[in-house]
Amino acid sequence: MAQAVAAHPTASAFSYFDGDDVAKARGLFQLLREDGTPVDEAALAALDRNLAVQLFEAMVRIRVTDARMMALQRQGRIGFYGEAVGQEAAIVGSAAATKPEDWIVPALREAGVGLYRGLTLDSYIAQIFGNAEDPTKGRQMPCHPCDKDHHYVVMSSCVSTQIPHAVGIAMGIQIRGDSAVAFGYMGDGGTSEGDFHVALNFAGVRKAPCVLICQNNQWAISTPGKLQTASETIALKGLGYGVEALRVDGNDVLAVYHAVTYAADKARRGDGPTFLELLTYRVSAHSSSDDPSRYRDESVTEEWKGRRDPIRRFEAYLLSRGWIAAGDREALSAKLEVDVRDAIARQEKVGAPALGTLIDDVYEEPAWNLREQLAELEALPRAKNPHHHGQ
Ligand SMILES: Cc1ncc(C[n+]2csc(CCOP(=O)(O)OP(=O)(O)O)c2C)c(N)n1
Ligand SMILES: [Mg+2]
Repeated sequence: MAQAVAAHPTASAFSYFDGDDVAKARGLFQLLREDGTPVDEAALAALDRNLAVQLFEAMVRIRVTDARMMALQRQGRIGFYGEAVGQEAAIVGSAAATKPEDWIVPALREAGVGLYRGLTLDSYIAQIFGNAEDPTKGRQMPCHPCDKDHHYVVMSSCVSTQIPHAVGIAMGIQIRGDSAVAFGYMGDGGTSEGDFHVALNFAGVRKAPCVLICQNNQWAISTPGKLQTASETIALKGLGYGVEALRVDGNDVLAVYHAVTYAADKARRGDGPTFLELLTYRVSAHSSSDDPSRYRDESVTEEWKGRRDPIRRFEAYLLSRGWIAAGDREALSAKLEVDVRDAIARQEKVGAPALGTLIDDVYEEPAWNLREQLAELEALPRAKNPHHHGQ
């Protein structure tokens, strides 16, 4: 399992966490500038090299996997896909702050958290095909992966419902007296739903051991941030519920890792929840069914895709420390692409789940009417492409 070892930077940049509550929710915690230079070099002196390289690899893995899966969607080999391009630092930095016993309740774009925790590429891709090796038997839409062994809960598709799920799990952990932490993710759009407020309220009142993470990618399909909320920042919303709130540069993987680690440690000590706003940008379309050029200025996207790219920023930092060399990123991408292509080749050969699985898991013994319906279905001709979901 790709679990990170804790790094121990202790210097001044981290006094940010002792600061004023409003300042933390209004500011932007950053450890690396956009060009990859450290804001405070001493603060990163003790950064663990293995962890740093592991974070980099995990970010590149997401980028490569997304590109291959989108190509597959365009070729008609899978029905649907949602990328996380530009959000890799927020995903990987937060994943690295989790421990194996923790629970992850993702929203739309956190499959990379699952992969970081040990979800295999084969299982991820099986779940996108919805084939016989898919643990959910083809019943989920693509991009709703789960991984029971690594406590990665399948995404509930209704925006914001994930947040009360995470807080509820945290309250369960409290009752059992475990040391685990529940991580609940949401998008900026998710913070406008009623469930967000209910969940934050419970988290605050019960001091639930959870870390609630908003990936503010500034878009909710075609709704821009400025129409999403009149709040000055999303993080500020946490304060109304008595929940400590941190606003973090979500394209700075080290800032995300340290902020989420701070929050996770606090929850593990029994000192309650933290709400984090990770400021990033949805460089990709909302999903394979969306064309953002119809509703936004793509010259802004180009800025986030180029100068503000999180992988590029971290690559510059790693190069400056001599922890990677020029050309390493390209070699790594090529290697990871082989892994993805191999997993696709294996999983594409696996057929659809047996029709009989349609009536599994309802009753201990399938009822007569279900058996009758299955028999009718089995008598019908099968579709040519059993992988096609048609969304
Ligand atoms: C309750 C609900 N309303 C609407 C939708 C349709 N929908 C799916 S994703 C989405 C936007 C989500 O935006 P955000 O929370 O910012 O996450 P992002 O897609 O940016 O990661 C919407 C409106 C839904 N799934 N559930
Ligand atoms: Mg969003």
